[in-house]
Amino acid sequence: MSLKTISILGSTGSIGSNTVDIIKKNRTKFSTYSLSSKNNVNLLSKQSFLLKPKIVAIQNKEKYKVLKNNLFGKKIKVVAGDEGVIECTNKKVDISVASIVGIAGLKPTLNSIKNSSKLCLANKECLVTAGSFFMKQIFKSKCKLLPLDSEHNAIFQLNDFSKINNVESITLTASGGPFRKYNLQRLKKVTLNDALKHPNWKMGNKITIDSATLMNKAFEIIEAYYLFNLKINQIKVVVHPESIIHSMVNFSDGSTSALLSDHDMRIPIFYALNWPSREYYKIKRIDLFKIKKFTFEKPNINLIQSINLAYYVLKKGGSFPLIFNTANEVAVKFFLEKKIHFLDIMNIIKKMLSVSKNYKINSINDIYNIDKEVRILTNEYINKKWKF
Ligand code: MN3
Repeated sequence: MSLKTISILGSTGSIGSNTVDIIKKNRTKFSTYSLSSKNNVNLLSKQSFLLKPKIVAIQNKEKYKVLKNNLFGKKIKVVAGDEGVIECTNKKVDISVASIVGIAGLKPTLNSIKNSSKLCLANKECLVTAGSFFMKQIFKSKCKLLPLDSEHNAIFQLNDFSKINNVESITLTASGGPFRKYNLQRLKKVTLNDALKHPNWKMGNKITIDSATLMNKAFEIIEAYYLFNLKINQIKVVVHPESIIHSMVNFSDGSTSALLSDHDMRIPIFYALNWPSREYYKIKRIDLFKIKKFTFEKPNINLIQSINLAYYVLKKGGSFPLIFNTANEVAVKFFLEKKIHFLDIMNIIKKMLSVSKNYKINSINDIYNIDKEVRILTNEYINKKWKF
């Protein structure tokens, strides 16, 4: 069997590191073509020693020299900046893993569609900010899209959406985050540290905050809408605190299929890397006797606005999902800097949606321009209102 070549965009983040871990243990199956990271030059160097890619990119140009020195004599091409990250996607590979966080992942991921047989997608912004545009590029290409987000990966495993079928709806499961049971009084007092403690999943800071605000689930509604070509009212959300059922497909004959596994991101990543075959994986199995019972509940009424807004921005269409994403990204940045309160995040998003015009999106440049404008407006609004 010949080795499958892999490029990882964003190899030092949570999804990227888990992918590296899988490749490391499956060297007879995969060989690494490229790795890239925004800032983490030390981990990127370590990963490069280990996987010996042909090319490595550091997005932050100031770190180029350190990386170049670290990899001296290793026969690895070292590049930097946005152009460098793009260069990592210029050669044909079997698999691309797109795990850059944020809108920065859009251009390189779009480029990798042209040059990959299979795209394992973790970057949410490709679908949230550019959904129809992104899916058009996928349909035009020969690239097979596999979602890595555990919910969408589950739905992908449960049904082939490219065929005519009888799917009535899908149910995305949500852990509910750390504030699942908080009333408004308690929510008013939560700190950054409280929000960073996710009950089930170990993830990056941005997505952990998005889980606490339920914005992550809101984005997943938008992702599912584009990925599986569903109608808005076909996408449901249920809180399932055990995070063992990763999502469900509800068929028109009254049957519901669910996908179960331990909450470990390596499971969906491993599935996607090996697809269309299923391989043996030495990883924790679920023990139903230990789990004993599954519970389901409605999302916290004090946090449900995020989910309601996802349906609203999808109905509005145009640039609204993009504005939704950008305003959140800026607000979360301020929250991580401890400059605003947890509940301010949602108020800022609502404010930006209420003052923004709805633009048509015709090109990738439109996306970057609107994102830039909304970013400036959101920063201005926060700086004025909170007066730092
Ligand atoms: Mn998810």
